[in-house]
Amino acid sequence: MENNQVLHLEIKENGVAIVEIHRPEARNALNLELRQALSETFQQLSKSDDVRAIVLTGGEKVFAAGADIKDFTTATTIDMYLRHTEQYWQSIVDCPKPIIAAVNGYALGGGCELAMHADIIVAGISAKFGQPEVKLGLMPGAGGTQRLLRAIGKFQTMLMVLTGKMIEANEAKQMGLVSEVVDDDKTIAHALEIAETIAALSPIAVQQIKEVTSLGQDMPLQSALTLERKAFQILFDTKDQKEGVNAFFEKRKPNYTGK
Ligand code: DAK
Repeated sequence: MENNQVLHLEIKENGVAIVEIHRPEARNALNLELRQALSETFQQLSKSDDVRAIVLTGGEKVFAAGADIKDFTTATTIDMYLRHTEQYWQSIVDCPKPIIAAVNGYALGGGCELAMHADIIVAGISAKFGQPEVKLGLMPGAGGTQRLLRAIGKFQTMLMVLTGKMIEANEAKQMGLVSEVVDDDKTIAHALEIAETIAALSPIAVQQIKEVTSLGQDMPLQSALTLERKAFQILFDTKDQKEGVNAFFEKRKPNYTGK
């Protein structure tokens, strides 16, 4: 386990990394230190051959209550611009490994946006999602309007971003904002199970699937289908693809090496 005051990182032998936000005194609010630490950690995990899947969590009680709003009392437009915090978020966007968010408690504002940077969201039954920025005279600034729109459609998004209304885990699942809902004490364990399943598969296939699915969402269908076909063809030149098919016929467990 590597520890920084606000972010804990553990890399397990099975290729699963656990990133845990740890600022309980401020409900895991994402201050600049935390965003920098998240960015550096995701860059490190992106490069590491030992990591095949990542679980991102805020622990048992709260995922993240958004940006640290203490700072918003005095910040000016130019302060906000010069921080270029979009670069910190981009390290997570650019991560080629699958990210599974394990959400317990509040995922609000930047916290909900952080969860939406994941590829799969597992929520504890008591989790609450929301974009309450409008209540502060603000609006979402790290993808809240656009990622929600793509996940749950215009009318549910408008309801959330225009009122700041919080959504319970089961409702979030019905809307398509959450992949699976489990008991609160099972959230992290279940996210880890999913990560372990993915980590045992071919990392090249997994990363191609993540890339094509993520990019395809914003492409015209014919271009996205072509991208998918090309990625599918590329996989035939990997040892893992031959290993997977041979293991099936030899009735044994495949051993994927990422080659
Ligand atoms: N920031 C700073 N401190 C926070 C905080 C936050 N977001 N949320 C909670 N805290 C602090 C509280 O001030 C309190 O501190 P003390 O009074 O103990 O010193 C402590 O955490 C415990 O909070 P509560 O007493 O309120 O705890 P409760 O369990 O009663 O309520 C709550 C939990 C999460 C429902 C409540 O704290 C709450 O409503 N928090 C604010 C939620 C919120 O409005 N979040 C949206 C923030 S705006 C950007 C990209 C994105 C963003 C900004 C810029 N760029 C690209 C530039 C994102 C903006 C946002 O997220």
